[in-house]
Amino acid sequence: MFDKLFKTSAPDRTNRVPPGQNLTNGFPVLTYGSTPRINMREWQLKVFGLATVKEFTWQDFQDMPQIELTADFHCVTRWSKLDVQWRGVRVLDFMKLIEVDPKAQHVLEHSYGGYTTNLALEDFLKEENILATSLFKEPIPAEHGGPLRLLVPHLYAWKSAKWLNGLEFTEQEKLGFWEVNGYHRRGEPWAEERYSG
Ligand SMILES: Nc1nc2c(c(=O)[nH]1)N[C@H]1C(S)=C(S)[C@@H](COP(=O)(O)O)O[C@H]1N2
Ligand SMILES: [Mo]
Repeated sequence: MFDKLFKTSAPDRTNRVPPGQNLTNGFPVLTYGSTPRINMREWQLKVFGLATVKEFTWQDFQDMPQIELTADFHCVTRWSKLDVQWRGVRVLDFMKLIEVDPKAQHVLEHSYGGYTTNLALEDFLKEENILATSLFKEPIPAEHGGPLRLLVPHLYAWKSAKWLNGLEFTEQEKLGFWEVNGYHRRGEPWAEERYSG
């Protein structure tokens, strides 16, 4: 009886791991290529495409309201890490600071180093998505995407661009780096949207 009680009160982790994924306790670094060197005095995040062009400095980010978020992280190469602690600016709050053309349907994330990845606008505008500046209460280490990465917890982690420096709004979908190379345009882990096809 107690056994049952304990079992039901313990957090049920089994249903937090999407099909085909394995848990990891460490936090692997997964980068195509090398970690870009970023000079913070020149750092910027640029909004462009079907939006009024706007460039944000690092200081601009410090002045925005930030929230804490704990989320699970699922890499398409089959590792998942639970309860990753982030802090950052909600995408929905950031959207109040920019002007996007109502015709926009998609966003292409751009990173220092040339990485890109695409999202449908409705996947970008989720409550839990943040422009993250901190990881486990410290500034995000360079290899994990600092100073700023986008975090899109409901999709595979390749959609969470490290070293984010641009958001390009478009009407037609523009595929990103992995998407051009055969990965799924959306990448929803519970549906195992790994590859296109
Ligand atoms: N700029 C950039 N962002 C990126 C990648 C990358 O190679 N370059 N890799 C993606 C992939 S495949 C994953 S799983 C996660 C890994 O994040 P981590 O290195 O912090 O674990 O970052 C994603 N964002
Ligand atoms: Mo990944």
